Amino acid sequence: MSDLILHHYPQSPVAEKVRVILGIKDLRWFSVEIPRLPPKPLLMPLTGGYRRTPVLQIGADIYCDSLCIIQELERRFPEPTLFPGGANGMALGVSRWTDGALFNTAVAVVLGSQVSDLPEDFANDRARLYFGPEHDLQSISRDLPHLLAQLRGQLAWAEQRLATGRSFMLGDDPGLPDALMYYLVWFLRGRYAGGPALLASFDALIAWEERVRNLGHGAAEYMSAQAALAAAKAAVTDTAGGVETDDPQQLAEGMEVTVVADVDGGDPPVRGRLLRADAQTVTLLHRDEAVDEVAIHFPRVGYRITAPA
Ligand SMILES: N[C@@H](CCC(=O)N[C@@H](CS)C(=O)NCC(=O)O)C(=O)O
Repeated sequence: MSDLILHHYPQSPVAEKVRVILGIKDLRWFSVEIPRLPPKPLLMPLTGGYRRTPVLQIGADIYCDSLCIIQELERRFPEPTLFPGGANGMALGVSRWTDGALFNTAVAVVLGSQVSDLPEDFANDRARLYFGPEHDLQSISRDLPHLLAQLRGQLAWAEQRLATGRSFMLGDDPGLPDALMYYLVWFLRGRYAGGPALLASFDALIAWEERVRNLGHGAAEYMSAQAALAAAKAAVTDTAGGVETDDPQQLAEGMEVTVVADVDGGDPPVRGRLLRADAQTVTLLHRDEAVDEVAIHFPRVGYRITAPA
């Protein structure tokens, strides 16, 4: 099997979620550090324009979005499972809350609490990404007391879960819900000045936070972005083509399609030839002279597939 290559940067909370999963599964992986802001010229040939962080590369297979990355890691490395006790689909559903309402509130608090201190290009980029075209960081900043109330109420749910005495969210062993909650606690503690005070009243959460931190990130080794491009060029996808017969959009292998996140964050659509689609994943073939042909995978949930007329 080809090496795991994670394209990410240290400060990315969503990448931290994936790094924790690499730790839970105790995997070896290569680390390519990408820029925090576009342009990302050494990433674009792999992703066809997808600019978010993180991205997982396995040879010529490129997995965009942590939902897709998590499902692929579980498929390729089923032991130890991310679903101890059999919480499979449910824990993925929980990710729609943590990555949705909870993440959005955490980002609003982190950015809204430091509007005047953020570099302008970073603030503009992230505000457009997370709060849409009509974003207004100043009004988010004024709304901080309300946002903190929202955050505290939701963090208390995690505290309630852990206060029953279990080591991890699902019991004695760590699993997906731990990574889903940990990355937000990590983000709030590290990037929001009021984070430590906000978290201080949650005793069980703080003890659990240390247990998850101690799981580590697996074994990471440096790789240059150029080496990652070369690895993609030297490989061919190991993804079989095909579309499930009952596809609701009547997709067909070989169609030219675009795929884009189904929220208005200003993300550019990725264009390619459809290789495979099922209920969970859509895969496009994309050509770029830096890598020849790569297979780019996206989650089906949360992404819109369009066949240009
Ligand atoms: N739905 C995506 C969200 C990823 C995301 O928004 N990541 C942030 C970093 S934590 C990002 O891409 N920021 C802009 C960038 O890195 O260019 C996922 O789960 O992977």
